[in-house]
Amino acid sequence: MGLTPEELRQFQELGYVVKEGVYSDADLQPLKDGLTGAIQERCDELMAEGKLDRDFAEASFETRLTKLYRHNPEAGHEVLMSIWSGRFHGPGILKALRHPALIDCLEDLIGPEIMATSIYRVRPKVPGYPRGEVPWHQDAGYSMAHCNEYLMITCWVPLVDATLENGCLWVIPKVQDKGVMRHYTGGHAGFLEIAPENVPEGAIPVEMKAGSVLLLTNLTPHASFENNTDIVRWSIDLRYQDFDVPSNLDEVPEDYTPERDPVTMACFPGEAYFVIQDTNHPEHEMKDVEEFAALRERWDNAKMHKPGRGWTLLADRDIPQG
Ligand SMILES: O=C(O)CCC(=O)C(=O)O
Repeated sequence: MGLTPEELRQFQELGYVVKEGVYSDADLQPLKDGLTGAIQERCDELMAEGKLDRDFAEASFETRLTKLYRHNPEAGHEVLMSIWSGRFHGPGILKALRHPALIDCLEDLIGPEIMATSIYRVRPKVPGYPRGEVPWHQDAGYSMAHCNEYLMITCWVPLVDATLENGCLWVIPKVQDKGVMRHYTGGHAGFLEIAPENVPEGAIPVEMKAGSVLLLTNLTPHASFENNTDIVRWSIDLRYQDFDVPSNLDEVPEDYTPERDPVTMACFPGEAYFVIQDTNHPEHEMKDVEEFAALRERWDNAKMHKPGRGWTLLADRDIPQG
């Protein structure tokens, strides 16, 4: 597939581009099935513990979590947390991360040697669930400071059509060449946030069909707002880099101690990186779903040192007057 010259130009100039039709419905189905299985597993546990009396198994993929969350917000939160972020390592996610049509696009942006950054996220944006709304940030704000100059590509993939009503992503074009902006901790729902008074002008919503991909640089500010529908705005965001960008490949969490010099660390050290494509050593590519899950779990469960980047608290900033 790959990007056309016009799409490449748009990515360079605007800091983002939408590539349509990268995943077909059939491509996305194994992931949806895997997520449905994980939801059922957590519901079964909560029902056995007497914390939930209905699992809404009869509802569609698009509406089940809305119904569950409205029926029982505490149990709904528990179910959401079991798959949120990079906690889902089950069937379908590795296939989605290695999707050949996506890899073709990435090759055009970072070359043939491709590493998945440690950060991949599954986001069932349930109406009314506060963590579904993500304030303005650049993904580079989450990386360690010694990674400021490196390119990472975020691939944002809606599993249902993303619309203004259900909280599609918004981006700010043409500011990706201005470096990492100041971020603050403790923003909306605990996320990192660019202070409202510092958000550049020119934000635009990006409505997209399910299976299209929004490719972003790690310096492109983006955010998403309320879901005002009854369906879950399901999406995944996957991140990639070339082999020169610091990672924790071939390391173990125990290598991350308070004594270690932060500049020797992976850009986002807390979760496991893995190889997507290595043209010289294809045997290094992560293809085995069980090996993948074991690697991710090992890092997720490890007590390792995760140095912060030193951003200050949003509430403590000096707000300009007038
Ligand atoms: O999916 C969303 O609403 C937010 C995604 C996001 O902030 C990201 O991919 O970095």
